[in-house]
Amino acid sequence: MNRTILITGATSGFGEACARKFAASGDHLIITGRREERLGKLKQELEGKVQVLPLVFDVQDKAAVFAAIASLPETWKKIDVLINNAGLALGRDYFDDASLQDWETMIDTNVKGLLYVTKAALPLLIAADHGHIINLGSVAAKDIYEKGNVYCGTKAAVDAISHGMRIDLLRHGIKVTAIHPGAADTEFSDVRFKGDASQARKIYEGFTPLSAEDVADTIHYSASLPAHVCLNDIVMTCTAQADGIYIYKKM
Ligand code: NDP
Ligand code: 8X3
Repeated sequence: MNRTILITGATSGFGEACARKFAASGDHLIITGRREERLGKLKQELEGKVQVLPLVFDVQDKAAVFAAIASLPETWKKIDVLINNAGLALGRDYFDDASLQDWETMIDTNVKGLLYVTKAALPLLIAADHGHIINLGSVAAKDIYEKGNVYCGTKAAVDAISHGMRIDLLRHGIKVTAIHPGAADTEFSDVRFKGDASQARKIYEGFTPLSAEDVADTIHYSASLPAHVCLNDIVMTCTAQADGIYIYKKM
């Protein structure tokens, strides 16, 4: 389709699957994340079919975010779709046991990082004349679960901020879609449980969770609708999951 898509968190999971999906439809990609080597491999895989520009930065670092976007070559200074996907959960602990550092990292990444990237990229979305911002929320935004406290809070913030963006950006013709997936088997739980693989794998036992590709397909669909149609808020789960709390496990 020849659009330019900026994807944060393209080194893994949903972001990486989005890169493959959008490349398959002929869109050019700005892929970002902290793990430079993974971005390089993805560029190698996808380049040829489309143009791929990797940008290495930590979304928590305001100066680095603005510098990275400012460094874009002239030919990349129009962004059709921004996918604000970079994010994480750290820990699954009672509020009184949870780590302040984990809370700060989640807030700095999921909320402040999303705001920095959006603010930095906004002039380039406005320049595209029909920009689209797609924010990754979660079912954790819609249903607060035990030991989810601050992670759920960051995703509820993404939900509310997405609504605010949609209202305030109407006058620029920018679409804002918030997508709220349920359990999906990516590196998400490995990160959340800090490398404890057995705890991470237990999350997905007894049912078939969403895959990264399922979520990327939905994101791609929402970005492929006619100019006058916007999917505002999408909650998607695997069939075994009803909401942010209830999952039917066959054990
Ligand atoms: P992964 O852990 O597989 O991928 C997370 C991505 O975010 C990585 O590419 C990582 O890149 C990037 N990232 C994390 N922190 C930073 C940072 N400080 N700066 C830049 N990039 C960062 O997880 P998912 O693909 O599953 O998650 C993607 C999004 O979807 C997250 O926002 C998550 O909260 C949300 N989500 C996930 C669900 C799930 O069950 N998997 C369900 C609902 C929502 P790198 O480490 O290279 O910087
Ligand atoms: C990720 C899904 O259920 O672990 O946002 O919060 S959940």
